[in-house]
Amino acid sequence: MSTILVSNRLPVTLHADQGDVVLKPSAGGLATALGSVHARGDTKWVGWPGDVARLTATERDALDRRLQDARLVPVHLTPSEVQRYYDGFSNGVLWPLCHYLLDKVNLEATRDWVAYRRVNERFADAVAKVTKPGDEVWVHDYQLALVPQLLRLRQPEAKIGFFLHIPFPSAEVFRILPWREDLVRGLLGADLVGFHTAAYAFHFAYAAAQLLGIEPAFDVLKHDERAVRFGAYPIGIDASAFEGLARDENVRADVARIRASAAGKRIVLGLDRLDYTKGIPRRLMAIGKLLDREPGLRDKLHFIQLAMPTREKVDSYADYRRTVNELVGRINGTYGTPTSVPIHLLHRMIGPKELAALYGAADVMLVTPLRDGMNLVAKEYVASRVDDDGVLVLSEFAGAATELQEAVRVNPYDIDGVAAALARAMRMPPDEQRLRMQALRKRVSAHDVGHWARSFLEHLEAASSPMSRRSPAPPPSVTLTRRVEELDSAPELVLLLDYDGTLVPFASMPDLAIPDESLIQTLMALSARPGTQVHLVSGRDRNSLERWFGAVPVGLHAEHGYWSRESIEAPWLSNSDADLGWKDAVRRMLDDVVARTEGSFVEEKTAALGLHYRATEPQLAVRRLDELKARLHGFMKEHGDVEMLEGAKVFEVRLRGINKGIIASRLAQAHPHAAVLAIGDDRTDEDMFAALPERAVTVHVGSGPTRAHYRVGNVVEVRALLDTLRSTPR
Ligand code: ADQ
Repeated sequence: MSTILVSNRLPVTLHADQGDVVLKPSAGGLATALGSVHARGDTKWVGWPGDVARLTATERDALDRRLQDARLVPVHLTPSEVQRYYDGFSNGVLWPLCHYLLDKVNLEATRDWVAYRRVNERFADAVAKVTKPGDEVWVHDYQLALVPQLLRLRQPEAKIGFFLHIPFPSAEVFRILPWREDLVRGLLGADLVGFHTAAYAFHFAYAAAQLLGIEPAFDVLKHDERAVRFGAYPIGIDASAFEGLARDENVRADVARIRASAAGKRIVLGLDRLDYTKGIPRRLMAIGKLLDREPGLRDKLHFIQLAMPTREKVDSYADYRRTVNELVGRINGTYGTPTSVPIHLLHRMIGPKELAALYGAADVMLVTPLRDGMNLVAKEYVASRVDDDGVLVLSEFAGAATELQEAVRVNPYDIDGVAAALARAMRMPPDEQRLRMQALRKRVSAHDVGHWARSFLEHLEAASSPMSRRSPAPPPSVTLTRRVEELDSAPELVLLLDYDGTLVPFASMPDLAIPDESLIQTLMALSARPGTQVHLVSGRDRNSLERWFGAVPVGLHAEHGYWSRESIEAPWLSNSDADLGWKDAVRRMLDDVVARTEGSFVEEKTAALGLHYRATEPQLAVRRLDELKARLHGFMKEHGDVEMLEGAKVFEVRLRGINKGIIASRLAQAHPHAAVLAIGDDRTDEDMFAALPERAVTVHVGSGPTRAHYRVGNVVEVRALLDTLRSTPR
């Protein structure tokens, strides 16, 4: 079994060199993190190798060989694809949206979206080509959000994991996107979807609930008859490598050199990709503020800001670079002296040793992004502080803040607050520094990148086991089609059919789920077959059934069997004479819930009251149901004749002992030699299946646990099944 890693970029940069090509490892959080998994040796890595347009044919061949040796599978993209899929949609729409920078989101991006989808298709094709049965596929990040679903279409049984390295925003923000449903469906193609924090995971589940009507659950979503697990897998770093570098003699010498050049000042460090999410301008303003407020610190602060250029083709990034440069100029102009300036800005990428030396030299590390999925720099600084000193100032809007509780936390939007936190960090006594840093280091080294990858892949393995991919159906010895053919030749046939979710799909309002003409025709034709009886057994009230099917020669059973009209000539009769005095008190409870719960309403039946909440905000619905159940538990202690029942977005309180099983067993007894076919989709239909004799053919619609012998996917398949029966020659 192999692991197929998939990311937008392969972890290399290309250098053509006189007919040959050299691959150099590239930097960045994702490349480093997955590098440790790829180093295992049983992996392949699919991604874009960078622009190859300028390579000669010989160099292209050399490149292919080098990539193959490194188990890297290239997906070549044209410059216009890169511009639309990467710069346009990924970084011009998804990146700012997921970081809550809404004024930067380009919503006129239809052509970019088309390219995004096309490139995601290309990736799915490339992955499908190298994936063998039993392999696991691990797709990374927002550039490839559609790949899980696209790959699932190509390989339904594939084990697919997805990890999002950036925040999943609040569903309220996510739903701004015109392409929101497609993106959520894209992710739901995976068996396991991972995020840095539990908050992002809940946002995702909530978006799926809001946009696709999927029941929000704690760690699993049911979609397309599959279980999609999701959860928090906070990424770590290679902590021991950073510790090793920090202890390296050359690095220590460099640390001493940096300190000497700071001439006794406190060294404060910022280190980021030059990205507008990283909050560099506000950080600089906070420094300006502090120097203004405390002139005594002007010759005590030596701030080094490394800002690695990134995504320079996207307009907002070029503007950002200008803003940062101007601010540094202004602050240095105001607070500098002829011999020193407070801020040292470097626009370049540095190597691991230089990085380690800077981390080692910094008395204070300022990590103040406006939003950040995790932020590895914070963890790298902590791992590098092998002497347990130094202070980490950390934005509460970085995913890392959830884990790194002992850092000095700041709200990066509050410039005064950041200035005050910096002053506090610069003056923090060594004992307090040690206490905080020890706790931080312990966590960063225990939860390192290896731990992250292992726990995700272990969960992926478990999540995609065949048991969880489809809820198990009992293995029938003959196919359903065969059984239906057998039923067809039986001299006497009884059909028991549920209505909602079985014969018609669910509608937003129960009254809108009306039977269509073709359903009426099917039922008419079935009941006209010699020796055939059709019964609709539903939770609906009798008025609705009478209105829709009054003129159809079928048996009607309303309210899960409280009322029956055995045939078109027969009157409606109640199957129980139990006291219904409990209804008033329950109605008051439900009315009280409805008054406080937008989008809910009460449905009144003879022996039941139903609370419908399909249009209610999903978390509110969960909360209100919990409250209601708690109240009802008390009530039911005194009213043993009442029970609760949860259906699809409806919660029912009804008379105990009345269920579809009563009708099923009565009909089975009345027709002891008849063949029986029963079809239903929810828990109430299980009573019907349970009450039928073993010879009955029982069919469950949809996924989910059932005692039925057979399973079909949806209403369309039920209707097709009934049509076969109707048209099969006897
Ligand atoms: P990034 O936005 O790239 O990652 P981050 O997590 O801080 O942010 O990783 C940056 C990496 O680049 C670090 O390893 C850092 O050492 C390195 N780096 C930064 N500046 C550098 C410089 N001048 N020279 C050399 N190296 C430099 C995205 C998400 C994050 C998430 C990661 C991993 O935006 O929130 O933590 O993926 O999931």
